[in-house]
Amino acid sequence: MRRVPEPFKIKMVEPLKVVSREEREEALKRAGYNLFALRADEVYIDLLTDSGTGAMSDNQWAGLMLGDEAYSGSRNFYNLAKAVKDIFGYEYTIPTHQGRGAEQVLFPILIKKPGQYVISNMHFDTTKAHVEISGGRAVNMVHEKAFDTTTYDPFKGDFDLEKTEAFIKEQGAENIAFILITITCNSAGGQPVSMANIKAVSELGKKYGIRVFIDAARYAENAYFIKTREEGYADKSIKEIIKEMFSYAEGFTMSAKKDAIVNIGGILGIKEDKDLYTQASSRTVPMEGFVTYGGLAGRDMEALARGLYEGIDFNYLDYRINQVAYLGERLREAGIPIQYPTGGHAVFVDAKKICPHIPFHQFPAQALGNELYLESGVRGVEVGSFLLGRDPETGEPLESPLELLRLTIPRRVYTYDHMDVVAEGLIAVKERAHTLKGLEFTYEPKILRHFTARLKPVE
Ligand code: PM9
Repeated sequence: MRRVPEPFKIKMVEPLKVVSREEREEALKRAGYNLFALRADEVYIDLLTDSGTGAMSDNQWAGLMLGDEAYSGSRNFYNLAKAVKDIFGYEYTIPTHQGRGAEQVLFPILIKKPGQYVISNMHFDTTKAHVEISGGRAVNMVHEKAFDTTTYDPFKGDFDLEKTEAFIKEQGAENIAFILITITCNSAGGQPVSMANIKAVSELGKKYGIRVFIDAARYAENAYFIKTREEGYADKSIKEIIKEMFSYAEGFTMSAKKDAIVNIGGILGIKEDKDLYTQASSRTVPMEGFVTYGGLAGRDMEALARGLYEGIDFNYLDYRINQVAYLGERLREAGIPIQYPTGGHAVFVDAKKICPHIPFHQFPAQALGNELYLESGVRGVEVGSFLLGRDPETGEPLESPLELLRLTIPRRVYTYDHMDVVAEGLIAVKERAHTLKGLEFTYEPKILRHFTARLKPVE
């Protein structure tokens, strides 16, 4: 497997703590068998999320020292807005404290009456929660190919266009609040959406008079896949590809904690609709803060403006995507089933295939993740029925089409040797996977349960 060398050298290090097996057992029990409840210093290699966990560059750290902490009109806001205009071609920038900050500002403006649908290829869980809090109903229209983890497809994040159009016709366009294109499609495995599909969704939106927005958390990784996999884009720059992708939408919400490589921050970007910008501005002030800081310090906006450029550098993306593929290949070589091909930010291990004896309502991917932690101190995260929760109307447990253990790689943080440690840990766990027990609740919160629930192994 090709290794693309790190396009940086290391100037500062943070020691990793080695935690003994005994300590890990104790910690997991105390955490109620929920990896979210561990203390970070009980973890050796932390693959819980790629969100806000990246390493900033010397250039970004230097930017922090240039923070202009004026309440309004900070120069760092103007630097950020200039970067957004330059990269996305969008007129209006509203900084927010993180991705869900942008969602809570935008969604209630777009969802005009209770029960309206929001269509996405796949909503991320907090995004779905914001749709529901705003009175909407979140529906996923990702193509079936996303659920076949073994067959190669270059764009498993694509919308099923026929199904989407049929749904619009059936429900009536007036009952669709907006379409949200999630790039890359996190919950299906960080899988990209092709330019052809983004364009087709945009045309569908135009045909039925439905507004189209982008969930842009991992937009740069999506652009990399378009450049390297889609016909006609090999000779285009990442920036040209991004411009085209965003030309097909009228706005975006972005968690800048991913591809913009900052520890905190988000953006609501609006292409040209001044009226939408005015409405969003008036919601931003009470919810996030004044429109030129939106919950961020001046210094955070400077790091973000600089991070936007670093995140779209081709050499960086080539290394980044390759590191994820490297871990995926090591697992595949050992016969561990994963969502294939690997996506942008994580390797998603197919726990349903490894632990077929654990039913969906006993969370096979959570059981596998817990065992990996016990084995090697590596923390992943469940993306399956535990995360999906219950039907909001009937209260019945929902079965996710995939039970995945996500091994999420922070940006510019871990080396290829760390990936080997992760692979070896999982290979050891696979040998005894048939002995793992499912889990049941001792405490189950009503919404976003996977963050704070407590569990115990089924006797
Ligand atoms: N995603 C993730 O780990 C962080 C929160 S859960 C540990 O994948 C998309 C596609 C996301 C996302 C967060 C958000 C929300 C929106 N869209 O966390 O509010 O993957 O910045 O972003 C997480 P914020």
